Amino acid sequence: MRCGNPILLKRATGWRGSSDPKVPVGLDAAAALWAVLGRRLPDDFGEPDGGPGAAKALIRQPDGSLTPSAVAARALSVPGDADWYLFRVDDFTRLTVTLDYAAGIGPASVALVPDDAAGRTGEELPDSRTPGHQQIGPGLVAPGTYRLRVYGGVTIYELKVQVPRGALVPDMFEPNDSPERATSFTLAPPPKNGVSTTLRHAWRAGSYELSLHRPDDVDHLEILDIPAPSGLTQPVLSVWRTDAPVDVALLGPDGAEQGRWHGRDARVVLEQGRAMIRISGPLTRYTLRLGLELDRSKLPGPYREVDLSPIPVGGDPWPEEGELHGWERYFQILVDEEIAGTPGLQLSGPPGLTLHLLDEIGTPVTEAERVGDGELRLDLAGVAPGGYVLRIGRDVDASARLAPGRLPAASFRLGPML
Ligand SMILES: [Ca+2]
Ligand SMILES: [Ca+2]
Repeated sequence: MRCGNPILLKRATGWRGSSDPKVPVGLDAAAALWAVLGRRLPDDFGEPDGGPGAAKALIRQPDGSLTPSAVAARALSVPGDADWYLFRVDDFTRLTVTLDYAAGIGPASVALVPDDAAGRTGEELPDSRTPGHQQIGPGLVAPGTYRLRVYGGVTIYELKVQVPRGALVPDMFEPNDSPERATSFTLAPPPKNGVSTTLRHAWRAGSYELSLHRPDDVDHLEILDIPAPSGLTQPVLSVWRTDAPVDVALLGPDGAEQGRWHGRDARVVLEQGRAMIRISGPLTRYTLRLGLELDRSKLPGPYREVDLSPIPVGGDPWPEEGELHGWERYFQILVDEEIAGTPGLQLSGPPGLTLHLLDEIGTPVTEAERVGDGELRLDLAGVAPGGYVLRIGRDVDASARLAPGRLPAASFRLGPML
């Protein structure tokens, strides 16, 4: 179609939904433009094609924001087109990425791809969308190089990145920079009557979001009342979800190092009694997880290789939603007096789900009962305290088991019953 014939163009692309008989065919500007362009946008908006390696550096504007250029929109000019951009931040930064696109022409999305794939940035930034608009952030990101991938349609768009500096703040346990000021934790079972006999305040097992907020920040943690390993469980301290590799040291009573781990994912099996831990390194956020975990080496053969998710301990939040992609999913679960005192565990989902508690040799100890449509209840009242494997399965025809990938995922909810 040529743009030199407006009557033909309007007839071909016009809008026929008007209730006014005098306007049988209205002008649909987006459709008309689209037809004129031959259902392909011109490349001359500037095309940073060629994948992440050919990403085009964003340009800093007078207001401090970063954009592809000072003027004009960009285009995803053919289906499957993707534009890559890159930018670098030298300090912790409160990042916001906004994408505005012509929804009347086509859709678009933007994805943030950190060069440091092992870091924690990315997955935890808020991502909100309305037609014609997407925003990632605002959220804190670590120093480093980031790429942006704009993709998803044939359309025109504007991309803007804001990078004001964002500081790490002292964590909830500061100051704890010396063994004398160490943050205390206890792994003793919770007191039965709710009254602690310990004079000193001690935090309980769970996950804590912490940081090394200054280059000279050192975090000392004292863990008391560490139980001996029993059954399938052992006491473990983990440091993970870091922005940068950290040093985790186990200190003896005289302050000497008895062990040291360096990296982004340290896991220290604690010995019975008391332990002093020192965490140091460059500026970073990190997650501390402390509690009893399943000792995989003690699991029966078939369960050593399965993807075993940790069940929350202590103050950890319970997962609200999960997805069951395969035929079986396993969770480690510690049955303690707190859990055994509840009416049980509840599982919601489509019919056909099964829920079993397995002991250390993989034998089902108890099976959930169906209490309603898509509702299962696992009674834990008579179960001896200890570590178990929770198996969530799908009860279907054997023939259908041959093609699990073709079936939709089931969603389920797992949490203590109220
Ligand atoms: Ca700290
Ligand atoms: Ca500290």
